[in-house]
Formats: sequence, structure tokens, C-alpha cells
Amino acid sequence: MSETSKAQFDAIVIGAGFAGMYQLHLLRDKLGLKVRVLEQGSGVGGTWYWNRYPGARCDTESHAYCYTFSESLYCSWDWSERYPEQPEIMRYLNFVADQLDLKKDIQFDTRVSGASWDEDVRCWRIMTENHGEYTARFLITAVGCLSAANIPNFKGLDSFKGQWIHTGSWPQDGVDFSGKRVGLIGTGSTGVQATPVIAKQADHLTVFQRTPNYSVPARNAPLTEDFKRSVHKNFEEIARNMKATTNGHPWGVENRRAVETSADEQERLLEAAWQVGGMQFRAVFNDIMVDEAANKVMADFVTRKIRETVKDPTTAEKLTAFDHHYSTKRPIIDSHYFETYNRENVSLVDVKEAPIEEITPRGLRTSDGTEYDLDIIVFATGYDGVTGPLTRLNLIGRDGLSLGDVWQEGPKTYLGLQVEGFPNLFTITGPQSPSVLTNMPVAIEQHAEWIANAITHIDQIGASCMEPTSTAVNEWETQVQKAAQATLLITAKSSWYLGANVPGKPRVFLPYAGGMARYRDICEDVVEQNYKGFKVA
Ligand code: NA7
Repeated sequence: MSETSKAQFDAIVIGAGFAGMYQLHLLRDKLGLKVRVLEQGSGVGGTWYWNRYPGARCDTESHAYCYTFSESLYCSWDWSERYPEQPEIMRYLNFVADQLDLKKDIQFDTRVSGASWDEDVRCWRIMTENHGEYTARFLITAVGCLSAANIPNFKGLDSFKGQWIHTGSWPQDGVDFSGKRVGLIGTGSTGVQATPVIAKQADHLTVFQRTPNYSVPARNAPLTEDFKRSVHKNFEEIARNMKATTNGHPWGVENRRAVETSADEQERLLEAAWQVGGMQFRAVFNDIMVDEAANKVMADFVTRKIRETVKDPTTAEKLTAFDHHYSTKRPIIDSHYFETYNRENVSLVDVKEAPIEEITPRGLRTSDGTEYDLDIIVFATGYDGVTGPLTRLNLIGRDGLSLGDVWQEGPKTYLGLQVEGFPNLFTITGPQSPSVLTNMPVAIEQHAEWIANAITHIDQIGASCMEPTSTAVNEWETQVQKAAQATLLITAKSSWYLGANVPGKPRVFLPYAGGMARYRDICEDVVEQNYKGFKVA
């Protein structure tokens, strides 16, 4: 094969995490296409490959944070803990890649620098930084929703004499915190996970908090042999439930309204759910995301628990000065986060009151003039979520239009799967799909299967291109905004779901909030109506 023909593929997939691996399997092994996955990292794992920070762990229970397309694959893996830690997820994904013989078609250490649609030959030209150019009829992004780091543009960062790290690109060899004065900026899921672990190693840890977050105990624990056997035995039921629920988890929300429950009963139910811990805590009542009075029941309960846990009243006050309703920002579960503030070597600084003004050679200074001497600064400052990983790919569609330009005022897609003017581009868990509001592997499997079926359809009818119509895109945007407006999610003005964490990003609700089960039905209905809303030419 010549160098040129080697670089021609039916499909190029960008990213070798959960999404890219399954898409490769479907397109190569089920459809018989010539596929290549381009992956920036040196191994599979996607977001998990980079997120190696201390305490990195999934918030979905392990028996639901995995593929369910194959019972034999599901039953040939045993998880060790209730929530899988990053190294265990990496072992799982490597196991899957080996079982399905995926690695031979993944090109590692390959960063995509751009891609453009060539209308004359109806294919995508994909450029890489270090491995030349590829062409493919189909381009599928499997780049994750939280892979483009948000590093605030603090004045003086270059002058810092110590070490600074963003949690999403953690050094492979780890970071030694022993004897160090550590500053951690950010108290989202990442900061909340990292704080207790770093606190145990560091000489002193200062947490810089802009917005406090509600969090519920994860109650992580090793899994018993009985539990491991039972999930294998009940595979079908677990997989069926995950497909049927709004959130893609194997548990549903109770059919019970907080506002119709007596105060004593509310307390009893919440206390029991608090003891069980985890994301299910939200499932005690079905009105907390739509009714402010119901939501307040949860918010008050969690606030009281935090105040009971944190001994210093000033710190407790700062940790509970919430600016949003319970669970309207990404819900968090933790392992001894609030207890950590009772340690002598941990302090909390409110940077809403006095924002970080400058990073200095010795640490950082806040606007009230206080200087903090630090050896290491950890940026747990999150991501340019959902749209960032796509706009940073430099995708150019028909007529030289860039995705960044088309999405200047917020993402415009059809079903979060395709963008008008970008034929044959498919975006797994793209904006305006349920993605981050659901258990990701469930959303990923549904998208990858839908895309494989769409490609089969295109080939079966002898077409060459597929893209959405403007009408379908506009109607979907209305549905996405309506779904968000029907919930309290839209009220959390500091949420990254709305792009609020990235300066200059348009404030538009990014995921589809109508629920995974309903979304799946919509996608199936579109297919039944002969790919309604898509132009297949
Ligand atoms: P998040 O949830 O976006 O959290 C980032 C945190 O960093 C959050 O507390 C931010 O405060 C804070 N932040 C961001 N910029 C600044 C500046 N300039 N100054 C001070 N503090 C800042 O990201 P995570 O990595 O924790 O979690 C991402 C997802 O990964 C998570 O939702 C799960 O899906 C897994 P803010 O709230 O914006 O005021």
C-alpha cells in the first residue's frame, strides 16, 4: 500500500475512550468498514487517561459504568469497589480493547490539528500534528464532554516558581505533595474528590472556593463476592433498567412528591438515603428538579448535615453559602470531603469575596491583599464543557465555515448528533444530547449504535452524504431549551451546563434535559420516519 492509500479510510474516529472504542468495534466488526481511531494519548481511556489526579473516581456505580452491549463481556469483568477508581477504569478499558482486538486500529500519540470537508470528493481531510493527513467519508468525534481544560487566565501564572498542574492533565508519574504547601483552586467534583487525599499528604492545603457545592457521601466500599455474582446473574435486568431510566442509571426516581410528604417522613426518608449515599440520594422524591419548595427540603437537609460535620462555624458558613438550588449544578458525591476541613492542616478561602488577583512567584494574592505562599498549585478549575472539545478541533465544513463560527452564539445541532453544513460528521454525546446529564456509557452506546445504523442506511440507499436540515436544527434547539426550562437546572447561573465557567462563552443550556429514555425514543422515531430531518443525498 502506498502512503496515500494507507491514509484513506471509510471512517476516522477521534478519541479512544469509551465512545471511540465502541464506535470502532461497531464500524469495523459489524459493518466491515476500514476504520482508524486517532488518539492523542499513548493508551486507551480518553478522559480517564488524563484524569489521574489523587482521588479520581467515577460517581456512577461500577456495575453500571461499563458497556452493556455484550453480556459475555459484561460478565467477564469483576469490579472491586462500589465506585471505580481511575486506575481500575483504565484496567477495564484496556481489558475491553484487548478482548475486542481494538488497539491495532488505534493510532496513539496522534493529535488531530484540524479537519475540513472536501465537497468535490465528498470526504473529510483530517490533519494531525505529527502523523500527516487522512481522508475518510465519515468523521466521528468521540472526544468526550470534559476534555478541554479550563485554565483561568490568571495574571502572573508564568512567574510562579513552584509547580502548577490542571487536574485534567495530571503527570503520569504523579505528584509528591509530602512536606508541601499546596493550593487547590476549585470545588467542583474534582476539587471535592482531590481535597481529602491531598490533605493527607501535604504539609498544608489551602482550598480556594469560588462557589460552594452540595455534596452527599459516596459511601464507597469494596464489593462483596455475592454482589459481584448477583450483577452478572441479573445482567439483563440491569441493562434493561439503564435503558429505561431518565438518567441512564440502573435505579429510577421514586414516584413520590416531597411537597406531599410530611416533615417527619421527609426526614426519615432522607436520613435513610443519606446513609446509603451516592447519586441515588436525589431519587427520594420526584419533584426536586421542578419545584422550588421540594428542592428546598433537600437543600436544607444537606446544609444541616454539612454544618453538623464541619466543626469551625466560619468554615461551615462558607461551605454552605450556596448560590443555586440543590442538584442544579453537577451533583457531587464525596469521600470525607467536609470532614477534611476539621484537619489542622487544611484551610478554606472564599475567593468570591476576595477573588484571586494574581499568581505570584511565591504563590497567589487575592484582591484583599492577602498573600498565600505555595509550593504547588492544583487547578481543579474544570473544563470548557461539552462544546469546547469540538470547537477546539478546528473543524471546517462546507463553504469554509468553521464550527467555532457556526456555534458562536451557542451550539446548533440536530439531536446532538449532526451539524448542518458539516456532512457526514457525527458527534458522539455532542451538545444538545443528554450526555453529561446521564450515565455516560449508556448515552455513548446509544449514539454509537445510532451512528452505525445511519451509516448502514446511507450505504444501503447508495447515498454519499448525510446532514440535518435547517428546520430540524431549529426545531431541536427549541426542544432543548424547552426541556431545560421545564426544570430548575436553568436557574443555576454559575453552572458549566450553561457555559458560565468560561469567560466569554455564550450562556446557553448545553445538554438535552428531557431524559435519556425520552431522547432514545425520539432518535428511534426519527429513523422510523425515514431519517426525518436529515438530508441523505
Ligand atoms: P467544575 O465542576 O467545573 O468545577 C470547577 C471549579 O473551579 C468550580 O468550583 C469553579 O467555581 C472553580 N473555578 C473555575 N474558575 C475559577 C476561577 N477563575 N477562580 C476560582 N475558582 C474557579 O469542574 P470539575 O473538574 O470539578 O468537574 C467537572 C466534571 O467532571 C464534573 O462535573 C463531573 O462530570 C466530572 P464556580 O463554580 O465556576 O464558581
